[in-house]
Amino acid sequence: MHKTTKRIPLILAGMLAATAAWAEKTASGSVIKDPAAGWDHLWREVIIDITIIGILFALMTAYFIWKYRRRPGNEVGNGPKLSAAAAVAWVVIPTFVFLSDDLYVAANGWQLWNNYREVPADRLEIQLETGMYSFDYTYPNGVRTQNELKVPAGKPVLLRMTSRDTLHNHFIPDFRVKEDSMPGRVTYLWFLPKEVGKEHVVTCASYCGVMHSYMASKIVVLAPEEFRAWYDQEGSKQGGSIKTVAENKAATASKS
Ligand SMILES: [Cu+2]
Repeated sequence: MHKTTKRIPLILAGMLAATAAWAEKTASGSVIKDPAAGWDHLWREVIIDITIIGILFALMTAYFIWKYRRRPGNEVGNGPKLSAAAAVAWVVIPTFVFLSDDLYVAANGWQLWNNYREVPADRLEIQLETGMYSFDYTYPNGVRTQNELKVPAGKPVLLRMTSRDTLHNHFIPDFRVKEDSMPGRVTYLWFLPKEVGKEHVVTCASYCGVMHSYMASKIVVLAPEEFRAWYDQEGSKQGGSIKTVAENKAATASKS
């Protein structure tokens, strides 16, 4: 084997390791405070990368089709003569271009996901119980709402979710987050509401029964002081009785 050819795996491994280190460094440098912005950023990055790579490879393909086209007459096919090293390089370099980009995007996605799993400490924490076919929210002061969640702008909102019957999913397209809720387990998702006065659609994103497509909710973003006023007013009406999943189950069982 040619000396250079022997070194190629080593060079490739070195290049990949360098890319991984660089991607990791780039990704960790940007701690994302707003998960939605992070996912959007990653999405744009993927689209730009695949567009550039796609155009590049399409141009190369078109060029080769033209260059090695059959000319008039009974021309005999005559490919370029490549050395072993050049042949290997033709495989390794394009492969590396794809792999390094994949690795870069994957590292960014991984970092973003890890950031997302770290829920900000200063947050509004709300319990969510899903059931056929509604989203039932319980605020820390005992206020309960159904299929509508009022939240203050600028404060991260954490939903701790469970289900009283079957599998559902709380999907908020505007915030780029969705999470399953299921019986016997507590899952969570969080988002950062920003625009005062804006309503965000919530849908169930796991098929849960015949009325699944009607299972929807909305998130209404209020100014912080407006939210406070509503929250305290509703809270004062409450006897502070928060029903647990077990209590809900018992209530459902006694009805049937
Ligand atoms: Cu559902």
